[in-house]
This record gives sequence, C-alpha cells and structure tokens, in this order.
Amino acid sequence: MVGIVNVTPDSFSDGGDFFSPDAAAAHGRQLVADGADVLDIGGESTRPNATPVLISEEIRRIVPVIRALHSALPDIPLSIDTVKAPVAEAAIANGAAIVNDVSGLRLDPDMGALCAESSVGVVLMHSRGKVSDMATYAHAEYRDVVDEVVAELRSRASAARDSGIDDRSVVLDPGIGFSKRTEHSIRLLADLDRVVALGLPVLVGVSRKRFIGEITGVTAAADREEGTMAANVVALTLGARLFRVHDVRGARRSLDVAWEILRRKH
Ligand code: HH2
Repeated sequence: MVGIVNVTPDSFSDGGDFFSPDAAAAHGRQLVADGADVLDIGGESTRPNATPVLISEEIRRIVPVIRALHSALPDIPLSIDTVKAPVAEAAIANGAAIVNDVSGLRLDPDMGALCAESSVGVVLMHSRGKVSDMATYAHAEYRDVVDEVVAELRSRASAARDSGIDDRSVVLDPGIGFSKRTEHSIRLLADLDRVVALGLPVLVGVSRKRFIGEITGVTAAADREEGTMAANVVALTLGARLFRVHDVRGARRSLDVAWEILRRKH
C-alpha cells in the first residue's frame, strides 16, 4: 500500500491540506499507522492548469518532508513523485529509495542514469505529453487504448533497461486518468491483466480520480472512497500488487479482505 503525501498547494483532492513540512510529515506518520508500506511524496501537482513548479521550489517543498519522515520512519521506503532528475537526486540524498516518474523517464534525459547509479526502485507510469497537459485529453487519442498503453509501457521498460536500471527495480503503472478519458481508464482497468502480462509488478493509482466521479456522479474528490475501493479490488483480482491511495485505512481493510479470498482460489 502506497500512501500519498502531497506537499502541494493545489492537488486535486487534498491540495493545501498538508502543505507545511510538519503537517506533511505528521500526515505521513498517520498513513503508516493506518497500514501504508511505502509513502509517495510529491511537490508538483499534475492537475490540469496547476501552476508549474521551479526545480528549486519543488526541492524546497519535498526535502524537509523526506528528511522528517526518513528519521521518524527509517524502515518505510519513501518514494519521490517527480519527473525532474535534480528533484529526484535531492530526494535520494535525503533518504528516498524509490523514484515515481509519471512520465516513465520520458521528460528528463538524466533521470534513467540517475536511477541506475543510485540503485533506487523506479515506477514507470504511462502518460503522454508534458506535466502541464498529461492529465488533460490533449493526447487522449487511441485506436485501442490497451494495445497502445501496453506497447508504450513496454518501450519505457526497455528505455529503463538501456539506462542500466535492473528489471528487478522496476514497477509499471498504466497511469489511470493520465492522457485518458473515463472510457480509456475503465478499459485499461478491465484489461489490466494485459499490463500484468508484461512480467513486472504493477501499481495502480485510482484513488478519488475523475472516472470514479463520472461513474458515480460524486463531484467532491474526497467523497469517492467507495469507488476507489471497488476499483482497487478489481485491479487486485487482475494482478495489480501496489495501490497508490489517499485513504490508506480504507484501502488496507478492503484489499486485505479481498486478498484473503483471492489467495485461496484454486
Ligand atoms: N496519480 C497522480 C500522481 N502521481 N503516480 C503514479 N505512479 N500513479 C498515479 O496514478 C498517479 C501518480 C495524481 O494524483 P494526486 O497525487 O492525488 O494528484 P496531483 O497530481 O494533483 O498531486
């Protein structure tokens, strides 16, 4: 279970809630008490029209939080959610063990080598375009979304290998809601076993996302928890093994029950 710690003033569901380093670190500790195995710390929102963040500002936001969490929770792997190599480097220097790159190493040519040299875990998420438009529909044209996302993830995994990153350090993520309309996100979740068949562990980030709001009519992102749990359980059934969530306690309880049933299946 990957708990989300957004140190941003403008994330779509919890922007501004944990913006100070102390509040973010306290929130991270609570998520671990709730059952998080990993914490994912992000200093830049991918929300459409979010204000772009300078490298220096992103580092200023995330380093105090990573330091505080690393010293309070030395056994919990910390992940840095960034597409920028200097931000990842600062995070790694202060205790981060995983780089969660929502561009799948596309946007910063130095990211692959940095991850290889520092032997960190790497999450390769599928998206298209730049940070400012990857959560819009600007690049959401597909003949077959599953075929194309699988092919593009395969090519990101091979780029990671070419940079010297060990396959055993890599996790794939279909990028739910990134350059995808609701129908695309739903198709990808329905055929998630095709992403799992690429042979690397799969993470999904469905938490509170727009497709859940569009299915249920729930407009307030923080009220989309039941839909989040349902989507996570389906993803688990189809082979996902990591879940990036805001409400760790609810995700933990629902997925623990689902797993106890699934693991007894003949
Ligand atoms: N989704 C978001 C951000 N980072 N990383 C991965 N690997 N997978 C995801 O699905 C994913 C992600 C968007 O959610 P959130 O962090 O809540 O919002 P924001 O981008 O506004 O900070």
